[in-house]
Amino acid sequence: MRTEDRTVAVVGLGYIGLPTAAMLARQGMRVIGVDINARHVEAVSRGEVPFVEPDLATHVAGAVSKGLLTAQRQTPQADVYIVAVPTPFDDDHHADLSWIDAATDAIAGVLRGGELVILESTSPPGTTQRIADRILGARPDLSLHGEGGRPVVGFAHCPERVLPGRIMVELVTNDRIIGGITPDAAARARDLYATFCDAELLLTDARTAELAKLAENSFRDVNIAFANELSLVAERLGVDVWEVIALANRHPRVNILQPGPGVGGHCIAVDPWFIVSAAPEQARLIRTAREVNDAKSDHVVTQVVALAGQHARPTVAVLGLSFKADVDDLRESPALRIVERLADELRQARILAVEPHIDVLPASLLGRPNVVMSDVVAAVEAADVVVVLVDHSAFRTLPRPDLMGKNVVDTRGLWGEESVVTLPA
Ligand code: SAJ
Repeated sequence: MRTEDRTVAVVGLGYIGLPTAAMLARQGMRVIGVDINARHVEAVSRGEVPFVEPDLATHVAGAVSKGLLTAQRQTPQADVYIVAVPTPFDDDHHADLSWIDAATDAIAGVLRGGELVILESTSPPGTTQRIADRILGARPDLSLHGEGGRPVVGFAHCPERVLPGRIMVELVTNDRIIGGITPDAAARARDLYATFCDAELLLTDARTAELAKLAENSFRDVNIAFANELSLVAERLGVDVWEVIALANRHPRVNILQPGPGVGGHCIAVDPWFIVSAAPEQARLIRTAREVNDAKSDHVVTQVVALAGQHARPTVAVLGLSFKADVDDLRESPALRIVERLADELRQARILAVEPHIDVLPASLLGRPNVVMSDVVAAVEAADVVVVLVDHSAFRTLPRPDLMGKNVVDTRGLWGEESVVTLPA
């Protein structure tokens, strides 16, 4: 690391920014976390963590108590800036870069020259260049290459690729792609990440790094879409999809992923759209995969509504609300979306929602008279229709419940072949 890169400002103290800030502080760097959310700033300032992630709390508490990590709402002067803010998409599936633009403008206002700006947020191709253009447009006294003797600012993209639930481990062990707007900026960013990352740091240009990150998550989305499509084919043909996949995967070069109720999370369900929006005519498979995965959620709703319709006042147990197993994260959760739709469509039903990782119903379900929280055993026992939406370990380790006389829609293969219900065509 360059000796002058001692102070790092991390903009965005979320699932990626805060772990990265804590890692850098652990290496002895002076880290200032920046967030517009006062609750996050106050929590981090007290040495606390505003969300659940294994091992993060210890790292943050240690760094704050040593005075190496602080948090504030204003963007400070620093040697390096790491931008880790959300990049959601709008209704037309175009990336909403307003968070990135706001972070960029705040950084532009405090630069002195000589800094490095790193974008970590997953972004459409061209976003790192957009940051450079915006900053250099606002600050004509600075330059990219030292033109006219003006001080240089470096720009690089270093996309995060850690798995929620394993972030503190994967920050150290995963290879990283580092794309510079200039080779100097890439080399400087590499030296910074080398302070805590034990794996390979792969240098390229910014645009390639942006597309590589999107390609990783699109690859997974396309493969999950294959599994979801196969589950519909198997259902149509009256075959158990879990057995089909287990058997097909015994081929040495086949590795089919698991079907589910659709794809969720803030990454895989979002990032492919950035590719589609950048190259709509070329990205046909990627777009179709997104549509197949979203349609799987519609299919589950149709199935459950049809089964519930066989009972006068049905009780429906829905197992799991989070976007995947063993996390409390509800962002872009297909399970939550499905339960919201069931609440709308099954007004006469009693919906028992089971989610061991949260204590109260999420805002979108609160106040719905037909939805209450329940524990798994009581919910399954009372239910006419049981819907498995998330394969939490807490469900897997339960003894298989008595499902006699119940309709079961098991989107995760929790209970295996016998519980899969095939509706008449
Ligand atoms: N899912 C299935 N079937 C499967 C695997 C996953 O239906 O066989 C579903 C999950 O239930 C969930 C969704 O896909 O709803 C995504 O879960 P995930 O565990 O595959 O991925 P994420 O979203 O937690 O994290 C991904 C990771 N990317 C890849 O594995 C290529 C992670 O490494 C990235 O850092 C992260 O996206 C990100 O932030 O981009």
